[in-house]
Amino acid sequence: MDTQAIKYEIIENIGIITGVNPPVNALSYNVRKGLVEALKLFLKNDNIKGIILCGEGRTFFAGADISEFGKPMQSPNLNEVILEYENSNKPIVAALHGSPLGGGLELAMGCNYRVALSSTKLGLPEVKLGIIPGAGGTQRLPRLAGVEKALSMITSGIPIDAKNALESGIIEEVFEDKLIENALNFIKSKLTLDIHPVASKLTEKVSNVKNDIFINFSNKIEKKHRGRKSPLCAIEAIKATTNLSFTDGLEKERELFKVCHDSKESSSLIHMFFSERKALKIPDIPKDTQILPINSAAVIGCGTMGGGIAMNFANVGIPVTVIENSQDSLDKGMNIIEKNYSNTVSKGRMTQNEFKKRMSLISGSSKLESISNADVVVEAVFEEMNLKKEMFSKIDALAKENSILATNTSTLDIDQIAESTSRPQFVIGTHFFSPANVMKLLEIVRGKHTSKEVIASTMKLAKNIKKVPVLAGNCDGFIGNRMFHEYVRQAHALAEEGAKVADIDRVIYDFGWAMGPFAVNDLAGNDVGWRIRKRHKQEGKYDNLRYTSTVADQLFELGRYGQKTNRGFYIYDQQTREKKIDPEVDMMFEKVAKEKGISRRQIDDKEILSRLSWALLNTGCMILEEGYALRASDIDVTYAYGYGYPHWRGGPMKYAEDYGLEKVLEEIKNYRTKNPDMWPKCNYLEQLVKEKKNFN
Ligand code: 3H9
Repeated sequence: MDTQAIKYEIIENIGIITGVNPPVNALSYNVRKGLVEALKLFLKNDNIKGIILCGEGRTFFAGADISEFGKPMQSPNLNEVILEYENSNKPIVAALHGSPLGGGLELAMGCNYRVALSSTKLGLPEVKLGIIPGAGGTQRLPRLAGVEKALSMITSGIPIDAKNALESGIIEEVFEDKLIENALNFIKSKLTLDIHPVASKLTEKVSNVKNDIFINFSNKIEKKHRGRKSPLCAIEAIKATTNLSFTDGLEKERELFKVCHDSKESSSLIHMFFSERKALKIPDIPKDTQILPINSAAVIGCGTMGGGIAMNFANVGIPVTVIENSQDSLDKGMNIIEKNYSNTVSKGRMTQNEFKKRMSLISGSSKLESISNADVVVEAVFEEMNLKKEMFSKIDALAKENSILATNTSTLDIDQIAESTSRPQFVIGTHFFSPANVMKLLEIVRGKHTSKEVIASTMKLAKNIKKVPVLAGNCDGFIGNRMFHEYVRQAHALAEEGAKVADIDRVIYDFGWAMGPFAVNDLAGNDVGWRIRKRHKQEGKYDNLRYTSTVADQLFELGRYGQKTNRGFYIYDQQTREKKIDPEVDMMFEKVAKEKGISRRQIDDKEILSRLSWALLNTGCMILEEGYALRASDIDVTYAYGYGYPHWRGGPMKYAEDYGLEKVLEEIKNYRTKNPDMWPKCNYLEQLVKEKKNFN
């Protein structure tokens, strides 16, 4: 008898229990129930001498079913299942492949042995969901692999490969292929031996561990995961293996798991997990839409952006040609790419061979004709409409049929660019974020003629090059920058009204963002912002609005472009890049305020945070109302992966939802009374509040 989610069979005298819960064999209720039932049947059957536990499809159990979190847990829970497996009087081997993660690895650690295919990636990624392993992972892993390994794996959540797991004592054998055949031979070879103790029985407590190691990890975490609780709870749980018995340690883990499970950090990170996956689903593009093959790429422009974009292709083995209009610029660009890879090698994160391989995949050319064989052409020239249009008419003449023609723009109108080609259905926006080889977000912009095949293929390509794609509509600044412009405008208004630049940045940093709006401006380059503002002014975007960026313009005119000129809103040390407050900038804001007749006042941190947060939210709601984003969660993904918004706050829309949309609207209305230009009314938000609804 097979249950819905577990099947089993007997080969010779070995029982095989297989998870069948696609796509990732999550340990849902049916799976847990089936696991216990199958085991009980096998334990009763005297012909069966040993057991293999494995998963069908692409992976062994990839963890607890995250969609069950927050709902009442139906028995048996995962701890109960693992206990049954631990107490088996017949040896059990977990045969691992794919991604045995979280509860999946915890279950495997409850077995006597673990073997794996060499391609397997094992890990306890729970902290990425704001929780800690809650089915014994914090107690079993240190007993198997030592405290240091457990700390590193559990606090980072990063999976390790099978070779590493073998060396660390987490698994017993690695196979290249034929997992079940090899697992059968493995378990048969153990039948005549004494039953191997399970992890929990290996040692009463983990000994010889210096307390420093916990302190060092906590210090590291407090820097790296500012504001986060779950990695610190994980350390506390792991520490219990050194001073508590296994049973008491499990109890401690349970307590800490509950604290994390009930936290905003966890609900926000789980929201992020599902949002990231939801963003891949485009309602009007069927799953079976034809995907254009992409086996080669060309990137036009080998500046900071172009070079970074090219690296993304080489990183996944796609040959890429970078094109510059002069040999000199090309050499400069190629040197930067080489330097970037060399830095990774010197940090020990890339082998020399891999370095050579990636460099060999990138070729340079100073002839635009070199794009003619590329499956995708990414234009990354200067952000200027006429230049881009001119470039696209040339690309149109040279690119091969069915090639995707992508423009890396952060604000410009994709349709205008597409008009300069004879094939607007192949033109799409790909807004990479700087540094393009590091930042995960890829904002994909759909023009009015972009074909479904091109959208689906670009989304797929984004995944292949390990980006997190979000589809945006073609409005000025798309999703991310349209909101960011309003956020920056708000920051400038705050500075004019009396808040200090450094205080505004501090509030945002303390909230958890990577940096505040003025520091971002200095990093991105005040010259870039100036060009956008200039265009906006020409287009009349600020007509009738209180345009707040005059200080930024003045700084630009003084040649203070930010970090690249060692001076912008802050002053930067040439060597260390450390920033110092520049009192002159606050005085400039004061002067502008006087000229505009703004009466200055003390502005507290709460108002700074609220105005900046709701400026994002209000604009996000307008984008949703106008249909330029598919869903609020896409906006959250955009901000977490492209703008340094703290993931553990769930993104600007989720944060507002958690705060309460009714309260948010009340505050917005209050600000609007004082300054209507800064707070346009959004009917969508008003309607949501009226109907007492949240985003969905
Ligand atoms: C845990 O185990 C807690 C325990 O310690 C304690 C318990 C008491 N649950 O990512 P993909 C869905 S916490 C439910 O596109 P890939 C996903 O939403 C858990 N659903 O595939 C998507 O659905 P859809 C610890 C899940 O091949 C579909 O599967 N484990 C789960 O790129 C395909 O996912 C983790 O944190 C889940 N656990 O990557 C592992 N996992 O098609 C989380 C996936 O409707 N998962 N889905 O959009 C992953 O990291 C990746 O999914 C994995 C596959 C690497 C496995």
